[in-house]
Order: sequence, then structure tokens, then C-alpha cells
Amino acid sequence: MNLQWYPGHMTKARRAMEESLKLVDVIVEIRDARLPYASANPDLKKLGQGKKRLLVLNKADLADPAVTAAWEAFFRAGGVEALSVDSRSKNQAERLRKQLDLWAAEKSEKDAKRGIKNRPIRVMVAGIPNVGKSTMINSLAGRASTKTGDKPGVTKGLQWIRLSRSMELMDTPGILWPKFEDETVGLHLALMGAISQDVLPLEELAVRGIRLLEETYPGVLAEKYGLSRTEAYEMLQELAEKQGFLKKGSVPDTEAAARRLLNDWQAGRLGRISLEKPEESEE
Ligand SMILES: Nc1nc2c(ncn2[C@@H]2O[C@H](COP(=O)(O)OP(=O)(O)OP(=O)(O)O)[C@@H](O)[C@H]2O)c(=O)[nH]1
Ligand SMILES: [Mg+2]
Repeated sequence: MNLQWYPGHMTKARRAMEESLKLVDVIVEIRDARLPYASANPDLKKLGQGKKRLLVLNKADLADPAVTAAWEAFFRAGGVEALSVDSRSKNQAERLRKQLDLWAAEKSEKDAKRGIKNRPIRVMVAGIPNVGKSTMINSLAGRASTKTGDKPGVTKGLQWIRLSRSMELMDTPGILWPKFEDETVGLHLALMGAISQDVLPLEELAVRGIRLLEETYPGVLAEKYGLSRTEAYEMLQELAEKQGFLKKGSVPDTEAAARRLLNDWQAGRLGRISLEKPEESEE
């Protein structure tokens, strides 16, 4: 699998983010709780050196709760503040707000000691495409202050949002690194819709997804769709037949089946599934 995907707006966004980093006190890195390893942006760790860093495992409502708890423990053991949330929920966003408020208060105290006029704490919200950055900001702000959408690449430029007199947030476009050296990373991102699915033939993506599911959550597809086959491509054909996705001459439309399967999976209709466990990855 050779995924080369780096739209022009990302190159621009990355440069603009590097520039703005000088102004920022805190980086909130949003990752997908279902794939905390693949959804990390290696750039951010580098760019964020010397700043406070908060790791958010978002879309936790779609991830396996036991696995998410293990990830939180894993990050905290490594000295990283980590929180898992469903960022569509205002209540859950509040937990994040508490941590940010704490840092804002610390900063204000420090500024006072040094006799500097206190300015609001500036927080950059960053992460890969479609992970929920804008949604998180809207929940924190209590209003639709930035555009969200169920596809990668919705936010195109940097945008400051004032939360209160003591805090400003910056929404950023999702960025990825130009090339996936690690094939599994690309596969996991494509499966969860973080990168455009056009980069791979849909059926190939679904077949690989089925194999992963069968390894980690065996029987989940048989149960959901009433499948009896066990080979991945045959399962896709059977799914097409069951759903009535047929082409001319009653040939199963495996592409339509693949689309259905991936949509169901991404939307959580196969249950709460995590693709990555901490012991299999390094931070
Ligand atoms: N189930 C679930 N869906 C979420 C959560 N957070 C965001 N979403 C959905 O994920 C999709 C992407 O959300 P956005 O906030 O636009 O993502 P983004 O990271 O700003 O994306 P870009 O601007 O394209 O980089 C939207 O359909 C949201 O409703 C969450 O915690 N749980
Ligand atoms: Mg956005």
C-alpha cells in the first residue's frame, strides 16, 4: 500500500501553525480513541516542546472502554496528561476545561509575580483531520463558533476563538505527515475515515478491515449482518447479497457492501471497537 496524500492546504496550514506556535502556551492534541497510535501527529511532539501538552482521546464513545482506560493509564504513566472524551458532550468538554483553567490560573500567578500584565492563556487545538478538533472547541465555547463536518478537511485555516477573558483557543486544520512509512498506520487511518478513502480501492480497504476485526473482535460481523462465511472477501460478497446490493446479472456489488461496512463501523454501529492497544505500540 502506497499512500501519498498531502493536499496543498495542509502544507500551508503546517507552516502557519509553526508560526503561530510562538504565541501559544498550551497544545491540546486530539487523537482518535480508537487509534491513539496511528492518529498521533509526530510533528506535534516536536513543535510542542516546552509547552504544556494535553492529550485528548476523542470519540471515546466509539472506542472499546477497557482499551481506552488502558491507553489513559499508559499515557499518564509516561507523564502525559491524557483525557478520554466524547467531545460532542458539553459535560465531557468541561473536564478538559478544568485542566485548562488550572493552567490559566498558574500562568496568571506567574505573570503577577514577574510583574507582567496578564494576557489570556492561548491554547492551540491540533490533530489529524476529522478527529473532532472543531467539535471540541464548540463544546468548550458553548456555541457553534467553528465549522464541523463528517469528512476530513473541513477546517481550512487557523481561527482564534475567545472562550473567556482568560482563555483563547485556536482551531487548526487537520494535518498529517506527507507519507505513511508504516503501512498499518495508513490502513487504520483510512478505515476510520481520517484520510480520504479514495486513496485505496474500497474493497481492498474493507477486506483488510474485516481481517483485523476478525482477529480482534471475532464474530462481530457474523452477529451484526448474519454472515456465515469466514474468508474476508467472501464475507463481503455475502454481505452484498444479504443487503441486496447486486449488479447486473445478480453479481454481488462488493463495493457497495464495502461502503456500508465502513460506514457502519465508523459510526459505531458494529459496537465499540478499538483498533490499537497500548502494549502493541510505542507513544
Ligand atoms: N461519535 C463522536 N463523533 C464525534 C466526536 N467528536 C467529533 N465527532 C464527529 O466527527 C466529525 C468531525 O468533527 P470535526 O470537529 O469537524 O473534526 P475536525 O478535527 O475539526 O476536522 P477537520 O477540520 O476536517 O480537520 C463530525 O461529524 C463530528 O460530529 C466524538 O467525540 N464522538
Ligand atoms: Mg475542524
